[in-house]
Amino acid sequence: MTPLPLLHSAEVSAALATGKPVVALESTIITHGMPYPQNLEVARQVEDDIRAAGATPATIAVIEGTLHIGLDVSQLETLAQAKGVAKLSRADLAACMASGGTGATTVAATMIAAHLAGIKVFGTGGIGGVHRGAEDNFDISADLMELAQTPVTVVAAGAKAILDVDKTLEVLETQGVPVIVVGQDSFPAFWSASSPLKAPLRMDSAAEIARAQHMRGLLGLPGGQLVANPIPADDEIAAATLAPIIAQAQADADAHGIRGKAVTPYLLQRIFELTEGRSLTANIALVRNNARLAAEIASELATLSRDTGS
Ligand code: PSU
Ligand code: MN
Repeated sequence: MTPLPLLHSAEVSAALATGKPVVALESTIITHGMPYPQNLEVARQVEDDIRAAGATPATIAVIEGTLHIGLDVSQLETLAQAKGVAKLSRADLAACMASGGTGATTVAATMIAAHLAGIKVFGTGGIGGVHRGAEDNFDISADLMELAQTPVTVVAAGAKAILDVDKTLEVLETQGVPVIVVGQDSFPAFWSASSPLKAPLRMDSAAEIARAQHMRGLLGLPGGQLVANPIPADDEIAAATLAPIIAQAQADADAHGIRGKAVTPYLLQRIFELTEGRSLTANIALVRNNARLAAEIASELATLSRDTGS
């Protein structure tokens, strides 16, 4: 049998071998979530944030059929500038690798890769969810079902207001995914720190979040946790400012017949244009904030694993 084409970077493989904390990072945010050259700057900055917080970053992508756990600077650079890179979710990962293709991993595919590589924590911006109009278009991200089955804690800034956040939380509850808000009682709305929705669970420290994930493992429960970390107050955009912009972006998507995998990247790009770049500044701030928290959780989990031998 051919072995799985999976390659760790030297930095990641050294950290894993010695039980040091590692944080997974997705690559779709680089190829489909932000424009060049900010995408490259952010990708590198976020890796440095994780190192400064005492953990090792592992950016994940498929390059010419190999699943890379940790990319070097030139690989990051190539991905950040590449045009037409595939967006890989659970459904696409094997086909891309089998054909020797190159693709960026979404939250779902990054979770699969992280778990294969023995990484328990993953930091990103926002997860995919239930889209508006899902009752007609059935557009529900595979990210939600991945959280239900793959044991990785995902740190995001809540769900984007381009989604139907209410329905997203309902699906997560149905799927048995713990949704943990950090330090406040309302669910954060990505570019805005709070929303009218209540936090399903609230925790105030990385240690508490790590203990909850560890306990899920002891209970034999499959799946991970969604940690919703509010954007720092100084960087947020008020929900009221964004509401008409999101409505406009959605109307444009509908008018242009944007469907399926193209919906999330289209909406992000359109909101970037309509806010004259402010959405990107906020997006960068929250991704960095999430990376730092993910590093803390990974450190707490590494300590727990060492202490309990599991
Ligand atoms: N949120 C962002 N930027 C992104 C995404 C989400 O702020 O780039 C990406 C993530 O990779 C997520 C994916 O997993 O969009 C969800 O896509 P879909 O809705 O097609 O499942
Ligand atoms: Mn979708």
